[in-house]
Amino acid sequence: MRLPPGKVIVTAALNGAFVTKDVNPNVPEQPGEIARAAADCYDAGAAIVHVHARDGLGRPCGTREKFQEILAAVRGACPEVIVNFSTGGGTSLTIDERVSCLDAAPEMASLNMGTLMRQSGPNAGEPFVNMTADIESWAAKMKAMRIKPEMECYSHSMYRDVRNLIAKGLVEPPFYVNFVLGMKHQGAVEATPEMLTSMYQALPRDCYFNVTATGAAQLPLTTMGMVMGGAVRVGLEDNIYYRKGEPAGSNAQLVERTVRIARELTLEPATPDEARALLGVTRKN
Ligand code: KMH
Ligand code: ZN
Repeated sequence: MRLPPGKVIVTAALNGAFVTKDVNPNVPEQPGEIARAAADCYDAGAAIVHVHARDGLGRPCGTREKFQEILAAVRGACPEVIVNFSTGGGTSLTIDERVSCLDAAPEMASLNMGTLMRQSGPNAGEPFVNMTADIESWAAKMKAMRIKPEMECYSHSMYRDVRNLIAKGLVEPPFYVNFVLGMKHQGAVEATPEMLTSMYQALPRDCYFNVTATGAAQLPLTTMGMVMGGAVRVGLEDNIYYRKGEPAGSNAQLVERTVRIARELTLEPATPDEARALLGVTRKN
């Protein structure tokens, strides 16, 4: 399903679990840094910020207290923006740690569909476990807490879990699916125009889609996603460069470019309240 003509929703994925200050010193890790980055991205046109938690040393962490601290900091710096917490967490987190962010009651959270085997990198051979029964129970918790799930799909096979949640009434329309393209070490399909087109064509009914693409594919595929009527996600979680060889100066720099392109395409970035109305997100602030 396409967004209404003339609109795009921009998410800034601020930090993720894998990128460190060693690879780009502008990755926000601590609550104050995350809050400043969120406010800058909102000023640049982002409606949603997607956030992972880090401990004091910058390592992925998953405690309710840390997520509460982050939420309070972001709301203090930028009361408008929609906060989307990651239940994907990071490779070092237990399943309980991954979903602890829900207890902080964000407006949105990622919900990964399907189980993957990591194929490369330092965690090769380790599974990224998202069993259907667990996905169902997390979705039920999100529904009860009025947290909008962003269903992460790395390949077409993950639509099986999307359809299952829809059939069981565990997610509410309009549904929101994030295509994660190009994340090879986590089993994603390639970030190519053909794959984006085919993920769109196979999308279950009543689903808005968001385009996430890693590395150098972020710019071309999010641009293509906007043309196709999708929401788009940019930010340091998925891409640490502004262009080849030039590290991005901030998350906001990536959002600013996307918003410039959107306006050239006669698309206006949705405000957070417009995004709430479109996606069915309950305002909690
Ligand atoms: N970093 C990607 C694997 C999540 O946080 O739940 C997509 C992602 C998943 O953002
Ligand atoms: Zn994430």
